[in-house]
Amino acid sequence: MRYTLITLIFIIILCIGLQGQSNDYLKQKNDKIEQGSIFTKIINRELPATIAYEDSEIIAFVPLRLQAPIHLLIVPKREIYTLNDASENDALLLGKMLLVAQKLAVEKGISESGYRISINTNEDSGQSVFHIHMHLLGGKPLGPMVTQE
Ligand code: DGP
Repeated sequence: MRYTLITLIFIIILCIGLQGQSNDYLKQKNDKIEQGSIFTKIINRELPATIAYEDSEIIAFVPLRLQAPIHLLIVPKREIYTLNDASENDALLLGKMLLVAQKLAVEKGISESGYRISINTNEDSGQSVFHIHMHLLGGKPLGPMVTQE
């Protein structure tokens, strides 16, 4: 009985550790996933956005809060919640998103000065929309990726 309880506690602690996301974040994430993707609403023109690119699989638009003079979100029309949820089947799509980023960087005049592509994934990155997206950022020196401790 005692060993069973200890084993159970050990498994619970292990699961929490492996989960790696706080309960608050997981709750928010699940709620947002249940409510449906705001990016799909933009794709379906149920929400307004300044669209910079669109084809049958991918859309790119200006985010609500700019984090650099040039800031675009490159989003697949197919909903994939996070990069963790992408699979081999999505390899071509993810590659195409990078090429859209490249094209937009040329169009926005930042391909030579430089730019950054980032995909926030889960809590530590601050992912707040659970529909995979690439941030294209540029138009000024962006500084280090993360502040060194
Ligand atoms: P992330 O933190 O990596 O999940 O980035 C989410 C991005 O989505 C952030 O740049 C703000 C943007 N965003 C969130 N809601 C909306 C919206 O309703 N419209 C637009 N255009 N952008 C949004």
